[in-house]
Amino acid sequence: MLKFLRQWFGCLIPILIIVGFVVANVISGGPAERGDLNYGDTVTDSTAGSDRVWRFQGTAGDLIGIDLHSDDFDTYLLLYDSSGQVIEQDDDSGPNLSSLIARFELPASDSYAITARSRGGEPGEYTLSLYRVDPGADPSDAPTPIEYGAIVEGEMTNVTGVGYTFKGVANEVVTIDLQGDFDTYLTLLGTDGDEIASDDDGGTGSNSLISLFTLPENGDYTIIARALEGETGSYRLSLYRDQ
Ligand SMILES: [Ca+2]
Ligand SMILES: [Ca+2]
Repeated sequence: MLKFLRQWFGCLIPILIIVGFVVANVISGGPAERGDLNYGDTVTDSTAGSDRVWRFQGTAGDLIGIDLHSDDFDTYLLLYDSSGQVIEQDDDSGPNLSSLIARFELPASDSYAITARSRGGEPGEYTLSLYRVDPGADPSDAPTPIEYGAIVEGEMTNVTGVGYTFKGVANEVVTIDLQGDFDTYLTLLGTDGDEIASDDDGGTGSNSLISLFTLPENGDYTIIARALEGETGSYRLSLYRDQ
């Protein structure tokens, strides 16, 4: 009888553990598959506190960015390959404890999984974005601060361009002029880092001009000056505010 009870308990305990685990996961929401993403997708979803898994297909060499933020909890972001290995992760690289993988080159043509995690297990809403990154913009080179009226002269040696940042106020009207002894290209990034204006040949010859552009909001703007075809040479960048 004692042996029977011991065997019975021996079976019961693992069953109780499994049932308990399943129940706990159902109550907390459990790690859950949420669907497939394509480049350019932004999704808003909620979690009861446990991991949320999103999948996408990538091609070797794709340069991607992933942005995860929440007003409700401290986010944590993980990227897995199809074998289940973590190949990149981030906690707080974005603003306000949000997570950002700004630039990651996919090592293989594969199926990848993104996990959106609440670090402390708090429930709440989150927003996740998956996008292709412009290989020309290299955030590893911190942009140089400049002010209205600045005229900057330099040597273009970096194929990914040179960044300058300035503080703008909503409704200010700005003109950015880029001249070089190569075919120039000019990009203006808004306060959230997205491109809001660009120009190739709006100036004389193959020079670039963003003329009388109205800033949409207060904040830090970034100018990227680059050679269209990766040439090197000297350049001159001017930033004006219309009075
Ligand atoms: Ca975080
Ligand atoms: Ca040009």
